[in-house]
Amino acid sequence: MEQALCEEVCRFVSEDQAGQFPGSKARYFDTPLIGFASATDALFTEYKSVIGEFHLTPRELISISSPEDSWQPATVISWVLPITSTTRASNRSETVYPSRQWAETRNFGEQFNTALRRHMISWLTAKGYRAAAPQLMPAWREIGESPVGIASTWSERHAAYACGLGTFSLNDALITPKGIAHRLGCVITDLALEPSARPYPGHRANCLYYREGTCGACIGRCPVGALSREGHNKSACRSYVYGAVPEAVGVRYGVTATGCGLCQTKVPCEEKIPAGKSPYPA
Ligand code: B12
Repeated sequence: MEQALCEEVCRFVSEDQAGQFPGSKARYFDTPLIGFASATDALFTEYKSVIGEFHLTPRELISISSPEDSWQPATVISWVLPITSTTRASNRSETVYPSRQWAETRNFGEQFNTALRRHMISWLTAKGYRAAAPQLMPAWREIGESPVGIASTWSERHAAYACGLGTFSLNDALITPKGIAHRLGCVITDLALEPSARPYPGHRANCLYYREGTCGACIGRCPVGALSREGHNKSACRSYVYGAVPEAVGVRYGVTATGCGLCQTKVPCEEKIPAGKSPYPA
């Protein structure tokens, strides 16, 4: 079943029409990475101390979202949708605002990611299983102010980490075997699947800055100084990504959400886990 599910995610991403740029055959995303975690993995409880009490476990997501029709989740399925090399190249040459393709991927590509979430729910339901996407559930909400800054009741990056898909970077994003320039999605189901291995030695191991004290290339890519050796200033990042950037280029690009992603391109982790001084992963 693991293989059939991975094939279906990949088929949808490579074939569905909504996965193409407006008026073009070019697609938003390359072949996905997919991972699984047990819904009762201790990490989901640990996230209550790492992130905050407000971060929900899979079980809580279901029971809060549908108290009348609660069910027992068995698996968290997470996918990485790598942004294509053409789109990454277009953003690499930008220094202030994201490229048109990056903005279209943030806007329409995320709509497609939502279509994929819905598609995988239908696919699992048609096989007799229960399924739901945390990002689309009533229990999901953004938390504007928290001790860890802007957060939410379900972090897709932390879910992807639990599914063995990558580790966190200096700029907070997830560095996967296909790099840092991607979007993430996730579905919870009562179908029991074999959990994926977590092959990394720590939650920041794929980032050269944390691994070897080198790099820091993303710091210099941020047009508003939201990145430093101390990490990511989420408020400054948010005002730019959701304020200044859409104001400047949203109408021209024909999108409401533009993203930014300069820190995810023209960096050594853009499309891979960077090797650094010694071969890694061992
Ligand atoms: C709120 C939000 C934001 C906020 C805050 C980001 C943040 N760091 O949390 C703002 C507005 C700044 C933002 C900006 C962007 N975002 Co945003 N955002 C979200 C959203 C809606 C929720 C994120 C959340 O809940 N975070 C929870 C907090 C706690 O995470 P954190 O502080 O980064 O976590 C740190 C600690 O927990 C720490 N840690 C400490 N101890 C331990 C121990 C363990 C065991 C572990 C595992 C971790 C850990 O590790 C983390 C990194 O330092 C998600 C969608 C979702 N539902 O997840 C998208 C999401 C994170 N955003 C995304 C993207 C792409 C962006 C942008 C690049 C915009 C763009 N599209 O061009 C920018 C810049 C991203 C950046 N550098 O982080 C993607 C990330 C994909 C990726 N490549 O990693 C997501 C997942 C959306 C998606 N579905 O694809 N975003």
